[in-house]
Amino acid sequence: MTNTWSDIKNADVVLIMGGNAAEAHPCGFKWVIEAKKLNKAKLVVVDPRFTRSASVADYYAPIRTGTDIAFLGGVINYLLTNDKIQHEYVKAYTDFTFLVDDNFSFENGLYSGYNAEKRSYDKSTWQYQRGADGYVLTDPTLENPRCVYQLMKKHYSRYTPDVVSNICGTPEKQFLKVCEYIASTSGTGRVMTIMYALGWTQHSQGSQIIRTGAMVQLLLGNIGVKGGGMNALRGHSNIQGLTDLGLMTNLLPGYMTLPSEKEADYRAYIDKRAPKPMRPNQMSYWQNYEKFHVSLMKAWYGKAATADNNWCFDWLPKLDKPHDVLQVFEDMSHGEVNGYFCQGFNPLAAFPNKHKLNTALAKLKYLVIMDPLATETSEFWKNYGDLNDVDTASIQTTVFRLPTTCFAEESGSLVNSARWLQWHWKGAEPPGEAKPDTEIMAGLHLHLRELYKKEGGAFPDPILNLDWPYKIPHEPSSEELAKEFNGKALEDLADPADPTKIIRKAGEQLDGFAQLRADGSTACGCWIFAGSWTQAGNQMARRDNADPYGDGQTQNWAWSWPANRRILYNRASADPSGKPWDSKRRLVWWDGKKWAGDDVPDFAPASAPEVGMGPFIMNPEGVSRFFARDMMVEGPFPEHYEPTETPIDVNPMNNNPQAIYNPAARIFKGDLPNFGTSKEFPYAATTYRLTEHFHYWTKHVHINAVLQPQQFVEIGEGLAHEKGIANGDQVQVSSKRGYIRAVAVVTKRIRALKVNGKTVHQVGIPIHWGFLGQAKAGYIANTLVPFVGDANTQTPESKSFLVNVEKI
Ligand SMILES: Nc1nc2c(c(=O)[nH]1)N[C@H]1C(S)=C(S)[C@@H](COP(=O)(O)OP(=O)(O)OC[C@H]3O[C@@H](n4cnc5c(=O)[nH]c(N)nc54)[C@H](O)[C@@H]3O)O[C@H]1N2
Ligand SMILES: Nc1nc2c(c(=O)[nH]1)N[C@H]1C(S)=C(S)[C@@H](COP(=O)(O)OP(=O)(O)OC[C@H]3O[C@@H](n4cnc5c(=O)[nH]c(N)nc54)[C@H](O)[C@@H]3O)O[C@H]1N2
Ligand SMILES: [Mo]
Repeated sequence: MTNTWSDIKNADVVLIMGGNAAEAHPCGFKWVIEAKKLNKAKLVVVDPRFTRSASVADYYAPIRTGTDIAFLGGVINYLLTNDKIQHEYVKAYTDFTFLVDDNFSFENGLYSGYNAEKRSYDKSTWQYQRGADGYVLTDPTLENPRCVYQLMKKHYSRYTPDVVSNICGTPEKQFLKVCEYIASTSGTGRVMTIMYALGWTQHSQGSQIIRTGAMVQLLLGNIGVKGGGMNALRGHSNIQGLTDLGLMTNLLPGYMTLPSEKEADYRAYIDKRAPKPMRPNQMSYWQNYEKFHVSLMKAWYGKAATADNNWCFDWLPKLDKPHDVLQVFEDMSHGEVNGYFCQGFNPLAAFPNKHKLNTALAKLKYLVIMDPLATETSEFWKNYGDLNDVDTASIQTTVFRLPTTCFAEESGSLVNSARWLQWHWKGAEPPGEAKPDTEIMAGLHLHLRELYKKEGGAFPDPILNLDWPYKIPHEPSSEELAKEFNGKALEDLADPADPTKIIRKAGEQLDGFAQLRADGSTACGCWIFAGSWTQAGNQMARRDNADPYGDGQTQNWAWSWPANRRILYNRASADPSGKPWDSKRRLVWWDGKKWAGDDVPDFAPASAPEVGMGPFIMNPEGVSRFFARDMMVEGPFPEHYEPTETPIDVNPMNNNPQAIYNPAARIFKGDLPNFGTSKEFPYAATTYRLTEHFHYWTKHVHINAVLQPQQFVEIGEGLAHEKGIANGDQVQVSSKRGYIRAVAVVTKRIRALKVNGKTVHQVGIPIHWGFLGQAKAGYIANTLVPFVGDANTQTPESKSFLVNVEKI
């Protein structure tokens, strides 16, 4: 989230699109109700299904799954053609005026530089124009046809209301009504928040959908302000913490990135990640990358990390390719993986194409499951059901189950969607042989280290030299780890402005990331967490809910990264001269000498407005980007592509067979035969959750199993009529990958849509069942889902694919 849960109460319009907060985030959803009570806020919901969020909305519009870029592209076109943008904001705080490379182009569904063979782009033309001084050229008059504003206007002029309606199936009138609600927040006196989750992320173009939403918010001046923002409703209670700590295969803690195979040179690695400002007087905060990086390596390797060995740079793995979950299972399916650790992850239930996963797991030599429960994955070899994915007798995989505790049986912090690190305390002793994950991992590490010591090995250095300062080596405590993430001084730290003044003594906890150094005198396990456990103690354990401004910021409740800032980019809540756009919504302001605020200013404290530093200090531009340059895999402006499996066979935005679906989507060649066509599988399916279950583990709990005992699917009345299916009938739902059986729920909440001259029926498939636990044993919804990922994030396309439905 750019903003926070409690800030949602400050909104005038709430757009829930690509999420269903009332059912999947019921506690957070209360802030939407607060906004309705306090500001008479309007709630608008756009979803293929009429959800419980929709049931309390002021306005609901249906949409065909996988078409949100067309919808939002239409909103951009509406805002630009009806002049519903916040002019001063976009001109000062975005790249509207920036000029783009003359060779950059877009034609018939493809951007310049496409290589059809590799299904990827040469992105060299996706750049701004630069002057002799190295700075980007701009045109403040916005008349130059190569400025971002003009290119963008041209690109989205194609998304007229009738084009949108034709693709999305949303009746034109309803689409325009949503546009009106959104446009009502273009002035400085009204604000909209966007709440989204998997309905946007789980598509082959998911990250571009989110970008399009962000572009809408920028045009309206709704980023960096109270009640605004792009608010990702995150999933598991600590999934935000997972990405913060770099548990993605290409990341290091604090959103630093691993070097690639081609990056053997330390200096080049750092320089590439510490870009110089692209405009005069900008900050480009990532220029501090080396301070964060060196401090991380000092936290990991202690005294072994020195300037002479480039802080152990050679010990970092160098990535040959992304090793996301799809890639790992792809490799496993080719017998190229020997062992696999599943820690708090049930891929057989959660990842696409169960048949592919099951046969891949059967090729492993060993599988380790760290989980409090038996999972579908830990019992994959039993070949439940009638699909004959594997032959149990021939499987050689050894499965080790290491029982872990769960969150209530240990102390520690969880990072919520709002970036708040909240400490929690152990509530119960773990049962049986269950051990905390940290203890199991520490045990594995110490054991491996002994083996390396005794037997040597190809590359023992990074294991043997890992700093392991914990009091009880096989039981690092949450407190010790949290302090390590915050960071400490390794030597006395002098004030850079006054070398006679010591600001932190050796061994003391740091106050924040501004104290980090690139000379090896500080250690910090995750720079964005610096400030969470200072000399003053554990800031995450704070529980003061005082709200002096009545705006829900509660600055002394827990601790928010970065720097306890509650609203990101909050400098944008004030105009270029430093005066709040709206005095009722003031967040930060220039007091004549420095930046002051109700929130922690997201800015250089002493940079006067006259200097002209932009509010987006993490970007070398200093402003926010409509034109993504070369950051995105499939192009600088989001473009509508069909889901990989499309019910209409064509992309109405072009007539290019290469650009029907995302030309750069994550697809493995071997899966091409596993895609179905609309002829065999005519219906657009989507999958989702129910309030009564949490994924695949609450079915082990009796009461949840009673509430939602078995797999059902939702279909509209039209489709039910066509197929002769009645409410409660047993049906078989099939895709090119397999089938599941389920109870049919015939509902008015899913309507047939008119799309490109065709009637498209949608099928809703909740995801929570499998073959273990107390609910009725049966099928796994992910049997049906194709093995396709988002081009940028590799998130599977589980929200949009093709199925058939037959009465059994
Ligand atoms: N009770 C409960 N709560 C949970 C979870 C749970 O399992 N149970 N899981 C948690 C986790 S890990 C996560 S990630 C979150 C997920 O939170 P959400 O994303 O809110 O939950 P979903 O039900 O997966 O999907 C949300 C909505 O997206 C809609 N949708 C599908 N396709 C599209 C599309 O193409 N466009 C649009 N606009 N909408 C679409 C679906 O109809 C559905 O209503 O929930 C969390 N909360
Ligand atoms: N078709 C379809 N597929 C989906 C989705 C969808 O919308 N549609 N949603 C996707 C999303 S967003 C998600 S997040 C995934 C969820 O997929 P998973 O994360 O695999 O599912 P969970 O059942 O939430 O959790 C996995 C395991 O974690 C264990 N666990 C709980 N606490 C602990 C602990 O402290 N330590 C350890 N080691 N284990 C613990 C639980 O017992 C459980 O077995 O599913 C994804 N799959
Ligand atoms: Mo999730």
